[in-house]
Amino acid sequence: MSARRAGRAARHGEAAGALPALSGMSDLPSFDELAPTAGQLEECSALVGSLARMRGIAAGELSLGCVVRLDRGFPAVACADATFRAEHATSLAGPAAGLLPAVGDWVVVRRAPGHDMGVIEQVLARKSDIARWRGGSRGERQTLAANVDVVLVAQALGGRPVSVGRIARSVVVARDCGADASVVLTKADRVAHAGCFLDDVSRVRDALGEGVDVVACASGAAARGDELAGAARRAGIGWGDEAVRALVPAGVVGIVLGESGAGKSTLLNSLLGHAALETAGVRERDDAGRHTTVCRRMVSLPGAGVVVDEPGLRSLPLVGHEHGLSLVFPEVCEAAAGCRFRDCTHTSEPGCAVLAEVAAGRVPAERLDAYRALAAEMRDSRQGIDPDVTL
Ligand SMILES: Nc1nc2c(ncn2[C@@H]2O[C@H](COP(=O)(O)OP(=O)(O)OP(=O)(O)O)[C@@H](O)[C@H]2O)c(=O)[nH]1
Ligand SMILES: [Mg+2]
Repeated sequence: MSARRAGRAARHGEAAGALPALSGMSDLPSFDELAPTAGQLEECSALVGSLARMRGIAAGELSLGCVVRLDRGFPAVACADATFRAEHATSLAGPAAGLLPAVGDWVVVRRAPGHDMGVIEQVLARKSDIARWRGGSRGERQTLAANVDVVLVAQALGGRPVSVGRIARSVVVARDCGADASVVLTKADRVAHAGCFLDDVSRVRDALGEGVDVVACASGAAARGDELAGAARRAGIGWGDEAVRALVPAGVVGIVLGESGAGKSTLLNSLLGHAALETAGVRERDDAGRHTTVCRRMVSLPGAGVVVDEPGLRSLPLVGHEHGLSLVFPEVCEAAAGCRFRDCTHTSEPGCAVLAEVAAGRVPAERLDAYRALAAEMRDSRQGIDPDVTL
């Protein structure tokens, strides 16, 4: 459902009765766990004041809350005293539909005495906005989650060869959106032997460099647990649920992003200690998932932080993510400034300072490959935004 339609549907209470009941959801994070910052508390009280003045809403009916679930566009909001379903105020629809709250948004919500349902009146400024372009460079920006501290990029091992390019792309998008990024290599039990595992890990680490944490895990590893833990140790990366948990300590909000079937919900179930989230098998033919997860929801991990489970990503186009690219590949971007030609693609041009870095062994070839592919896509999409403009 589009954000606009979801907004309309939620405003009119369409099918709200069919939504899953919140009462039995023990894994929803509480307001205290989500802990608004001092700045958010301040912004909220300013907004409450202006909503009371401008729209005549009783200030006592307004409070600060965090959107913890979206089911078919219908939000659930955690406030200090309760977690409840909410609709969107009319002012959030229409031309401003892009400002509809996402999971993780802090909102000012109105709840009249005796009402089960709240009304989201205003969305607070976002600290980060994990978004993707839907439909290529002329599409729309879709917020997947707001105010996320760290993106866990999930990539399955043991099926098709591990796609370093896909992982690097997700890391670039995460950094561009204002979040940190870590890589979680799932399904490690499917690799044929420790040698394959070490190859995959070293390609990922070469491409991403020291700045990005990489951990591996497996939910079906009982028989090979020791072997895989040993291989992870040799590869110099964290292993298992504890290593994943450490990426999202208490007080931190994360999100798992990855293709359908990457094992995102299975991983979260393992961290939760029970099967809270729906999972389903992948297609044998091509290892693709079946888009099992359909709602965006936060779960609170015992002894750790809060993570958003997401539907699998069908695509993650790069459009104007240059800032993210420069954060993930700082030394490549710096070297590129020294190339003889301004439009150097770092493939075979004379006077290419980036190739010189690779030849000197200061930038791994795998890292340059990842950079080149992402930069080339960004050049193409930049041209596609408005073909009448030459950059
Ligand atoms: N062998 C093995 N299979 C796993 C592992 N983790 C998940 N799976 C299987 O992979 C399939 C897909 O897992 P899900 O957790 O549903 O994947 P998902 O990423 O949440 O997929 P979507 O919700 O569609 O985006 C299921 O059959 C899981 O049992 C693992 O570590 N090892
Ligand atoms: Mg899932």
